[in-house]
Amino acid sequence: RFTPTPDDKFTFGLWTVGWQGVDPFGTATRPALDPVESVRHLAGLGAHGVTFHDDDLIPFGSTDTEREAHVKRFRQALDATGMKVPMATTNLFTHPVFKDGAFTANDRDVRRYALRKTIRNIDLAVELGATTYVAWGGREGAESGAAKDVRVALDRMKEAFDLLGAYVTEQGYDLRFAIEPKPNEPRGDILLPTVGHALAFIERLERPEMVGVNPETGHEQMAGLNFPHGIAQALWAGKLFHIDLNGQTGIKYDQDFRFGAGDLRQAFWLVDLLETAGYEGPRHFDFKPVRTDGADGVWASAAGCMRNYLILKERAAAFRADPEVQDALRASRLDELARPTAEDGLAALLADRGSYEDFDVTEAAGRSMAFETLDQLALDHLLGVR
Ligand code: 3MF
Ligand code: MG
Ligand code: MG
Ligand code: MG
Repeated sequence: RFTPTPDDKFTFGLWTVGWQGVDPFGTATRPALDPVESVRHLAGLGAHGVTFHDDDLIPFGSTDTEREAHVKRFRQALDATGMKVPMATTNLFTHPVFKDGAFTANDRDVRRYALRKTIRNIDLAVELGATTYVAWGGREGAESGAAKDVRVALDRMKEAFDLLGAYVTEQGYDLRFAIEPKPNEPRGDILLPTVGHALAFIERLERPEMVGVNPETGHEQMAGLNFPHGIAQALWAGKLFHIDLNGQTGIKYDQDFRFGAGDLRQAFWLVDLLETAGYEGPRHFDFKPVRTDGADGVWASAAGCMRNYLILKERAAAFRADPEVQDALRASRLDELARPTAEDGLAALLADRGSYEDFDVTEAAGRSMAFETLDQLALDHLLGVR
């Protein structure tokens, strides 16, 4: 029970279990982890696959020969374990050359280099079978007003995605992009700070159908937003191409706790949503095992991410299947929300005296929505007492 299998489509970034604990105030607390070891260990825990930044797999500055050797070992580990690589991404934030951003750096040379670095890793991503390419604009942003002309920077951001889309189309690759929004950290303010900003941006691209979002639990919650609501809107727009699951407790630094170890109520509604809305992509964890722990904590937290997802999946299914919940949903008129407001048409609405002239607003205002009973049932299911 609650034991993951590859069919659950759980995936992990190499940088998650591989995080050595370096934070702004302290150096590494754990030794470097060989990507091959991560693949083997995660496969043993029941994961479906891994994802990577170019530099997670091939250390920055490697020669072509070294690069080939790293890729070869990685590929052998994938073949031996059956692990997949559904997504890859580019590190456009660690090297100091990216201190003012990548696709929107003021320095044009840096922007051209960033595009070439991305394209090089897109080739590798496709070779390894990835169908999603994530773009987190880590350092696309500013700390002060005049430092970045945001409208012009958005022109450059659009130019980058248009060029990347052209490249993928010309190569005939089966690859879609997923933009990962984040409000701040490491920049004071980051461009495309939320799911909503990203969705609006995508519609202005040359190939909007090739670009969706990769929302991260903690990133939306850092902005005080309701993560399941953002995911619901991304699903509604047909743009949930990928997802970064983790834990966050409110408006703080990017905590990256293991999935479930954050806002548990939002985690419950998120799993309920993903499992009922037909999301078929990977359940990807982007978390950091706390730096107080050794290897034991690394693998315990990776297992915990998957276990918590499966527990919440069971709890959410039990909630939906409970006849009392179904009554409560009707009492709260969710079935009515699903009905169009004027399927009889505008003329009929205007002619319907019952909708306005004869409508008893006092009576309607007095109807209870019965949300408290409904929510307590959810909490009982979440807490496992029903
Ligand atoms: C930072 C992140 C990133 C992105 C990654 C793209 C290092 O807060 O969330 O992780 O997820 O770069 O997948
Ligand atoms: Mg993050
Ligand atoms: Mg995070
Ligand atoms: Mg992320």
